[in-house]
Amino acid sequence: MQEVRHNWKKEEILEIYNSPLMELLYRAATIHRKQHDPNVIQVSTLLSIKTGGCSEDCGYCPQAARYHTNINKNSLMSVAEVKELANKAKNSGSSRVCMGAAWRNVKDGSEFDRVLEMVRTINKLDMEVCCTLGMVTENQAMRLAEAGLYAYNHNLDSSEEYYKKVISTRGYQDRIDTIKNVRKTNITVCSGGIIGMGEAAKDRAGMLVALSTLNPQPESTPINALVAVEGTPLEKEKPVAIWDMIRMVATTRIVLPNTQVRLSAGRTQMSKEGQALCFFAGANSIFAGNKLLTTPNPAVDEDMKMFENLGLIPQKPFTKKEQPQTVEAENSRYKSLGENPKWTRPEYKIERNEKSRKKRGG
Ligand code: SAM
Ligand code: DTB
Ligand code: SF4
Repeated sequence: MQEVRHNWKKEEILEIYNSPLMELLYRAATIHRKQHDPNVIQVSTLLSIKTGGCSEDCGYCPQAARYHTNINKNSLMSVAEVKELANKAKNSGSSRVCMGAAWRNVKDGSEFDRVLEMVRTINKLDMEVCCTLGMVTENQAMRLAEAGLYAYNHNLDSSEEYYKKVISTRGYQDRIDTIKNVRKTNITVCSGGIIGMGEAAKDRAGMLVALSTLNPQPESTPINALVAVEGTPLEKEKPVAIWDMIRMVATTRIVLPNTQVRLSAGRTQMSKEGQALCFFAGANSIFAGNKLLTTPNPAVDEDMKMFENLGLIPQKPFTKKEQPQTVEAENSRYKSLGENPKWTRPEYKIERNEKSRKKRGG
């Protein structure tokens, strides 16, 4: 078994990240092959169940209400709509549905009850269910687990230092606390971040230190390349170089040897050859479907053709962990507590976020 370390130092990770590319690829691919089947890729489909109108100021996000982006806002979908879309995803080869909501945090009440019903419904389709709903309390995590949730996605997004330059409406510790709440259940943790937001390599290494320190480490880590959306504070960021993406994936594979490394947002800007190198470097999961949450993604057919070319096979659901049991609402052991948790609202302001908010009279 590959040793899993929780005491990585930023300098050590930076040295790996900056090592000669062929050495880096060889090292990462060697670890990858020991721990995973290099020809198997886990495929998830994203469903934006509640789009836009979010109270947060995440500088990368087109769904923040305060920026002037061109997205189609939507209130929470119905369970029937979600069931239909999940069935479609299953038929196109996806083993997991990841439902995203543009919320700061989950609030107890009828909307959360509806999300729990969506989780039960997808679990009964024999698919892995993932949610990304913002911050959650321990009780909310328990209720999600009981409904049959397989994974919860909650990204650290960058180093603690750079996070403060991108988001002012919550602190890094809030994110870590949510991950800890999820860890108290049998739900697996999916946590990663974004590169290409103007951060330095040391911030990328800093994020990997934070992820590797989590014990156990996340079962899945998305590496997103920023999709620079017009109207957001990061709209002018240049697309991240494919070499940076390959280095980041390879370094993630070395630092998080057992984790599913997800080649996430930004694939429309990457060549198939570039993506192939990411898979060689240890990426073993993607988001499939013509759309991510609000931005484009390669067409499913195109991805399946790429898989065929590379000899890659989509992973079957519940290969890594058995299917969670669904407990029906009426049999639940956990009641809605109507909590009002004290997630932090730091005092600082981020100038470029303020500028984007004020543009066009916002
Ligand atoms: N509101 C919840 C939250 O923030 O945790 C869940 C949805 S949020 C859209 C999920 C993740 O999407 C973010 O943490 C971020 O990593 C990623 N994301 C959002 N906008 C992005 C963009 N423009 N480019 C790349 N990744 C992005
Ligand atoms: C993650 O790390 N990436 C996905 C998923 N988790 C929820 C989201 C990417 C969003 C890209 C921007 C958009 O489409 O709105
Ligand atoms: Fe809201 Fe999540 Fe977007 Fe931040 S990343 S603005 S919390 S939807």
